[in-house]
Amino acid sequence: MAETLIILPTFNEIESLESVIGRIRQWVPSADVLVVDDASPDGTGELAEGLAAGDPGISVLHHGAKAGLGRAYLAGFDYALGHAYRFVVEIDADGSHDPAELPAMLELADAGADLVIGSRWVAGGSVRNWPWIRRAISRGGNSYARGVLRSRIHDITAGYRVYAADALRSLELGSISSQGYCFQVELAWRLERSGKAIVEHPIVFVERAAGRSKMHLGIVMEALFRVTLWGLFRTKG
Ligand SMILES: Nc1nc2c(ncn2[C@@H]2O[C@H](COP(=O)(O)OP(=O)(O)O)[C@@H](O)[C@H]2O)c(=O)[nH]1
Ligand SMILES: [Mg+2]
Repeated sequence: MAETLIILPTFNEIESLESVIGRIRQWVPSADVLVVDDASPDGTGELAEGLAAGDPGISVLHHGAKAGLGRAYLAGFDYALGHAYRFVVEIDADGSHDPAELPAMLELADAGADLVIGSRWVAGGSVRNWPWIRRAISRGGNSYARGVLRSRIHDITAGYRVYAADALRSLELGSISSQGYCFQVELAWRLERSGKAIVEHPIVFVERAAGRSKMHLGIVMEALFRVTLWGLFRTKG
């Protein structure tokens, strides 16, 4: 059995999914892939089923309705921990995260990191094709979270990650409250506070070429609200 599970959350990613999975297969052929689709109206779930039918290393979970990135990943983590994988990968299905980085990120996890973050905001990392507003939200949000949470992480909202399964197991995943992208902040911060080894690996994030972003104001407000609360009621660290 493969020791790595790569989780791809999807909502309306029919134009990108197949090529992303192809590149994952090319760069980490031994890993298994799990697509978590939230009943995408564009048929992404059916496409994923078709790919899974031709490749025993691909599986698909279907949710009845769009329930947010956090819910999709929690379902994926449940599956990973239930199937005894050693490493669990988060990666976007829109092509923004290059699977060519995965061998290096998995090596860092294998060397002992509990969490490897594919980071845009460390030396060597960058973002391509983002309008100034997205750049400002990401940079500003990360600086704010770093200050308020007294975190050392430069890209705490990043969605390209490798977790050691044991690190996920050490968290009470049932008590994760965030729904949108704030989910990423909550997981990283919990691991950082419990003294886990976190490494940032520089990546070049390339904005999607097809489909539409699911980012919206509510997602930013959720993160702002929760990060501020966590900072105010921080008990240690
Ligand atoms: N299953 C699921 N996937 C989602 C949801 N929201 C976003 N995603 C996926 O999460 C990844 C990142 O989303 P995206 O819209 O590209 O966010 P952005 O890169 O921050 O603009 C993509 O693979 C999306 O399809 C959701 O509610 N459910
Ligand atoms: Mg994207």
